[in-house]
Amino acid sequence: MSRRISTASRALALSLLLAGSAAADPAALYAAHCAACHGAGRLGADGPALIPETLGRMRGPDVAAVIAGGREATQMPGFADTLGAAEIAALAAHVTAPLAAVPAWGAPEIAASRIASPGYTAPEAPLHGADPLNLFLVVEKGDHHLSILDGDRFERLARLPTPFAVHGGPKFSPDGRFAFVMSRDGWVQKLDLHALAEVARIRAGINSRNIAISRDGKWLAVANYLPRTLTILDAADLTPVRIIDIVARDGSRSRVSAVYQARPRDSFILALKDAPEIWEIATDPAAGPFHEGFVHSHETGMEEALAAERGLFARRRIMVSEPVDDFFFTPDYRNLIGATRDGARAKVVNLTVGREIAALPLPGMPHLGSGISWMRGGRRVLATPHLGEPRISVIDLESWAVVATIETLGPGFFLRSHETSRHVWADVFFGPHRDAIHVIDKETLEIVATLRPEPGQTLAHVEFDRSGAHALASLWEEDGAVIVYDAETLAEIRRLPMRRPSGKYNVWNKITFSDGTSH
Ligand code: DHE
Repeated sequence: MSRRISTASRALALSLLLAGSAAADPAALYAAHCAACHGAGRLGADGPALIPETLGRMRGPDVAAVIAGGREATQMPGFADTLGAAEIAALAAHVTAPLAAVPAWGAPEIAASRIASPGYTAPEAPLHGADPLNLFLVVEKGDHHLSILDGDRFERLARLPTPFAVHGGPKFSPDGRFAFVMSRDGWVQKLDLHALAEVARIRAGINSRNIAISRDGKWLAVANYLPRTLTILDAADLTPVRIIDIVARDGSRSRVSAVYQARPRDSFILALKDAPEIWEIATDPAAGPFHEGFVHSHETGMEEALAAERGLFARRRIMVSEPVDDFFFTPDYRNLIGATRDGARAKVVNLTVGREIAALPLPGMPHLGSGISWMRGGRRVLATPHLGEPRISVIDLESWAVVATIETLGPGFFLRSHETSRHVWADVFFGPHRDAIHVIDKETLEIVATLRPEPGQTLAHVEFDRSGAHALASLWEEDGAVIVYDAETLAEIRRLPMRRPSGKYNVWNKITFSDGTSH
């Protein structure tokens, strides 16, 4: 009997739900409840863009749950008291559907989005007493802020708001004075680390991956998913100077996986996500002709001379056998090592000759973008964590052989070291041991310690201070902290409370391209 009633009531509930969803017009609901904060076209305003490219990366509760319950520590209210379940489901489906058409986001739209920070004036000298080259920037994902720390005293100097969902490392002007921070919604912020203030911000894309700064500090490249472009900004005032359409050799449009500065080459290197191509864009005004190599055509089997472009932003196209998503450069920037899409192998592409020169088996989704290298027994090695397996692979950068595998407590995301440190710090980002960080001897490759300061709480992403004497790790929780360790004794020295701190970046290590950190 009770079973029959529950079946009947389930049927009734389902028919009510279907009737409700037929009645719910998602576009009208969106206009009434969401457009004021997220923009009429779903591209974001005070709130983030509500498009699959942004929402697909959201961690935590699903979209319907966020609409119903709101988001803690943000302006996002819950709608469970205002809207029915069917309306919430309709809205969730609406905002996770691809945009019917990607709006134009070229130079005029980008330029119009620029906001100069009111009241900012450039000071003659730092307005703080800290070593300006030993500052840390800490991204706090919990409430979209960025903290600036004194890297000697480990005190917070400032806490500035950022756009929604900063991703990737900030990039610094060569003198370390200015930092550029990018959010997934394509906003790029310029910060003055002498004034501890924002200078300006601009929306360089609708959905972006990362940014790179040119060797001379004059240009910023913004890698976009939406639209399919690379935006070049003037780093002085953030105005757009060039929008490069990402059109592969076969005429198709592609997203950009990521862009990096290749300092010794005076260029940007970027990989196309949807086409088997790597591009080099000159940042040297005297560059070129940009055909110092030849490319092997997989269509004809012949060597083809690369098109000869010259000067600033000249482009060179390097064809590879399959797209690379996540990659690492050897310190001389002669070679790029990229993971293949299936996460099973890595390809070595020599950027000078412009072709693949080696392939190595690296199953388990190597996260080469987090790789670091150091000298071990007279040979340079690269270590990379794997996102899919509990180990770190160590690769000889001359022979391209995997020389060691370090078994860990789980798959990891980030690795860090410093020239002066004997150790590599490796987090265990995924699985039951995500509260642990391994400390690994760079010579013996043995795990010499495993730190677990708060059992059950994620501990991840390490960055050293300028001297290498201290290592800072994130207690990656809503009410989290940055924990400062003595890098030699591994003793905890200090804890600074933070809202879900993620990456942290030391100015000196970044501008000197320290071996142990990300670039
Ligand atoms: Fe990242 C850096 C790609 C998911 C936190 N991440 C980068 C970079 C790339 C990248 C290309 C280098 C950019 C740079 O610094 O110039 N990340 C990707 C992905 O493809 C992936 C797996 C899926 C995606 O969502 O796009 C991904 N990343 C994440 C996360 O889920 C993390 C943990 C949380 C978040 O913020 O989204 C995350 N990524 C980071 C951080 C860095 C980063 C903290 C900077 C690391 C550094 O030390 O420089």
